Amino acid sequence: MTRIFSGIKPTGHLTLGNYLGAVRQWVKTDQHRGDALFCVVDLHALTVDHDPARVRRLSRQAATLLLAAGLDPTCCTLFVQSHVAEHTRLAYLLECTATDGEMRRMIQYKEKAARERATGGSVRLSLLTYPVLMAADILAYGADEVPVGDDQAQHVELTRDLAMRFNQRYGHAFTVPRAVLPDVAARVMDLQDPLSKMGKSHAETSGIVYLLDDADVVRRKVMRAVTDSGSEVAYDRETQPGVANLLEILAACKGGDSKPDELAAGYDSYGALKKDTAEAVVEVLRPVRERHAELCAEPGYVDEVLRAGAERARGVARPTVDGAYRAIGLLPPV
Ligand code: AQP
Repeated sequence: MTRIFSGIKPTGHLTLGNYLGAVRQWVKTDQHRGDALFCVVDLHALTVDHDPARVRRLSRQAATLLLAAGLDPTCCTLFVQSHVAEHTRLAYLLECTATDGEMRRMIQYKEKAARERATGGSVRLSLLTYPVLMAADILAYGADEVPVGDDQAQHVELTRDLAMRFNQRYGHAFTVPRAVLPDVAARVMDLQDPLSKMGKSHAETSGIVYLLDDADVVRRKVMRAVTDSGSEVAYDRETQPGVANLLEILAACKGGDSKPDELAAGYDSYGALKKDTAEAVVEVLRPVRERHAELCAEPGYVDEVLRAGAERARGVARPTVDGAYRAIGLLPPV
């Protein structure tokens, strides 16, 4: 059976980008077609300046939203990364496999380190090494597939390199995974800055649709989306990035076989495109918001899902991580 692993970090409120780029395919297909494990990767939220109480709150909120979006604990395993020690156990071995140069080439490291420095902050060492922890997240479970948005593809490539290098040096220990990207909306862009990814930790929020935004806020954000200087509605990411972003969001929300270029033909004004996109987003998010409110009223249920999830995850990860400890030359405890 195909093993599937993916995660989401509690660095902010979940966005439409997280939903269309990752969570929706976890819910609609991944949890039904393999042994799927999904994780709130809270340790990754500590790689940038953070408020402890907020990380704790956002971790719970992320888990609740994943359930609200439709993850079903009878079909998949949902847990919190820090509840399973195998992730950090394995990360050290992979730090001993990766190189300093490889880490410094990671685009997210370069971008986030620049952002931290620009605001006078210091860059945490864990920001540099976080892709190794992400590799450990994936390899510990012997995942075959990692469904992610486009921004994480480079980290999955690194994970593949580390798995192959480790296996070659020390004998087979890891499955070599592959990234699986959605057909549309693999990189939802910020509505106010369509050249930047919609990211949940970004400070400027007017171009970011959060899953918990109420309907009027969603409408306002989409209607105010930056479009392009022409007036023709065409799907061209290079010359019309704002319009292309709206068309991708609309296609992803409509689902089925909707394609952004085909949808473009049905519009002769930006206003009509924005209106339909806003309504499509509102309809996609409505059941998630409603279910989230219900789940907030039963915190004991979410706790139990996470407890059982961590227990199962530990059982899956431990033999692989123990095997890697032996393979690399560490003396097993007696
Ligand atoms: N804009 C996006 N479009 C498509 N997919 C996206 N993902 C994230 N943003 C988009 C995918 O969602 C999953 C979880 O993402 P994450 O928690 O690792 O990243 P984030 O939401 O981008 O969080 P941050 O803290 O705001 O990160 P930065 O600063 O890097 O933008 C992943 O599968 C991701 O691909």
